[in-house]
Amino acid sequence: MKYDIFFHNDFDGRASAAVMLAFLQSRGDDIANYVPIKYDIIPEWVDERYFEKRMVPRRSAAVRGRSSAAPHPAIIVDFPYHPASAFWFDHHLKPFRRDGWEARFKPDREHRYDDTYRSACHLVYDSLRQGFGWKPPVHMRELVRWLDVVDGADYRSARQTIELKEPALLANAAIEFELNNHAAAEWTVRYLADHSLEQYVSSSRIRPVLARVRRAIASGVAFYRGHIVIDGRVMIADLSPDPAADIAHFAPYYIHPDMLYVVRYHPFYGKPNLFHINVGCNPWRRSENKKHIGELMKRFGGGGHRTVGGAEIEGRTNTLRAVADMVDYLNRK
Ligand SMILES: [Mn+2]
Repeated sequence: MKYDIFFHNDFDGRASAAVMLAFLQSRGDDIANYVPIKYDIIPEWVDERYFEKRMVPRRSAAVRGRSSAAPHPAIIVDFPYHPASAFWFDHHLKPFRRDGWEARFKPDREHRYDDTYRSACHLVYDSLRQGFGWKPPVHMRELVRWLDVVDGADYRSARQTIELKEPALLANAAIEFELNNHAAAEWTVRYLADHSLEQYVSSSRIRPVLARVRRAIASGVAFYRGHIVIDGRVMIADLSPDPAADIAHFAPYYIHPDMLYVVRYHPFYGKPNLFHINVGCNPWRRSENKKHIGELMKRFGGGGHRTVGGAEIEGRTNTLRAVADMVDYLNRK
């Protein structure tokens, strides 16, 4: 039996698909089509006939990865529910995107939802072992353990995200670096089904990618070192000269571990007068944060969660004024 697999386009989605593939291969089955997907397809996804329709050739075939072949039964991992699925495993909040779908969902060994799992990879692994008595290859235990760390962004320190020593962190950085390369996504799923993370990061496919990642992170750290302005417990970084520096996202906390917040801003690509402001709380000092950043950003037309938020502001002068207001609020006792 052959399946088409639809997986969230990140490390967890790919690792979940790899676990699924190892299971299928162990019973003589295989995957015909690999389809990495992002949340921007949700408006099409909520169509009951999504899987049939995407097989109809259209002018946008190349963009959406449609083919004219008949669809195989669909496997969905690390992505919202669809009733026409042979297998579905997810751990995200709000997995039912259409009225009535939640009522239709009946958990069984092929379909399981559990938001207490830190990674979908771990949920797939446990579900297939428990439901089918599957004996996973030994190397997958390490994959699952690390996805719980990576998908929950549960890093020990900012230093760990900059130095990138652990194979799982290197793998994640390489995947994020070429996220839109669909051939790389399929290759990763197939490779991780029967290789360790150690082998993955030392493979001839990934080594050159990692060399580019390291250069980009080093230049990002250097940029932050030269551009962070400190005000009280807040770091301010104008990323306008080099928005790509944000690949070293946790660099501000690596450079100044005592700081509690970072406010970054840069113009949108192609829209030089529209600015994005991002405010974050130091993940390794969360207990010291008494402010709700998402609520703060609402005042500026944005939103977010307790520890991170964003807003879009028109014009550089308005942006600088908003940044000053935010910094003032974050420094207030
Ligand atoms: Mn996930």
